[in-house]
Amino acid sequence: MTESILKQTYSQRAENHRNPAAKALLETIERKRSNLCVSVDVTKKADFLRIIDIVGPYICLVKTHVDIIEDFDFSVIENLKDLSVKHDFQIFEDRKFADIGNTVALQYASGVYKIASWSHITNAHPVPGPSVITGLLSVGLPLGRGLLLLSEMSTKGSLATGSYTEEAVRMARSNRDFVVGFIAQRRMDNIGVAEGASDEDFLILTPGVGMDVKGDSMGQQYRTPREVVLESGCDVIIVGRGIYGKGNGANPEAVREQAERYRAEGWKAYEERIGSKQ
Ligand code: S5P
Repeated sequence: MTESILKQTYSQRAENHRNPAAKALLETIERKRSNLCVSVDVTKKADFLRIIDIVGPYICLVKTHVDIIEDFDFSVIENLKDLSVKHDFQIFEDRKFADIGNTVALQYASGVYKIASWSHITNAHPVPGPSVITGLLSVGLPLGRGLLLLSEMSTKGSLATGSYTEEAVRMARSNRDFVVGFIAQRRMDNIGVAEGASDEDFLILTPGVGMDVKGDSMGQQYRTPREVVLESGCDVIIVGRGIYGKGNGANPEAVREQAERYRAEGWKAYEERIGSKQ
């Protein structure tokens, strides 16, 4: 199963996906020849929108942490949606839900951010068990949204390993209409494969990607796009500070250059993986 997915193109996989958010993401990846998701972790709305406008042409997906924007108001979301149309990318709010079903449903639909109303994809920690999915899908499924489970993390000493990771895969398999994949460091298809449906295709979105440094001072660990896409079979690289860090943020040309550099590396690794130069 893993082997066949590893060799399929993004557009072949889009045809087989029934969740609208997963399908749209795969189609966007193919159309833009980009498996790059930029994680825009900045605290001012002007910087947030400016960086997205620069990297927009090079990405399939923007990953947000809207709760870190100090001067947030709903115009941020309106502007983000306009940019997603202008540059043709999908939106992923990295909310990492992790509470009882009733609470996550309220956090997803309501409050200041109304995440479900604008974010095509969001994610959850499997720690509460299947009820976290039940709560989120009650809001997201009717809207055509998709959910990723964090089955592994990129940080040193992560507890998301072994049987925790295996249980996350089981939870996803029981909710394939809504759970479209994982935040993980490798493919999950081989885990508990005997129970898996042969037609399953979970997307693997992978943070902890950087080409110039191996980590930060707070436990983050980086691998290259080649290691992530070619060697570990992941589908989307998530890059944050590698693109706008190191003072690059203030220099639009440097941000553009890094975005194109990561896009090109991620795509080259994918082409090598499927064994074709398209
Ligand atoms: O395991 C994880 C999961 C996530 S979603 N490790 C991560 O780093 N992330 C997120 O990816 C993290 O919250 C941050 O927004 C981004 C990585 O940022 P970078 O600047 O280290 O590339």
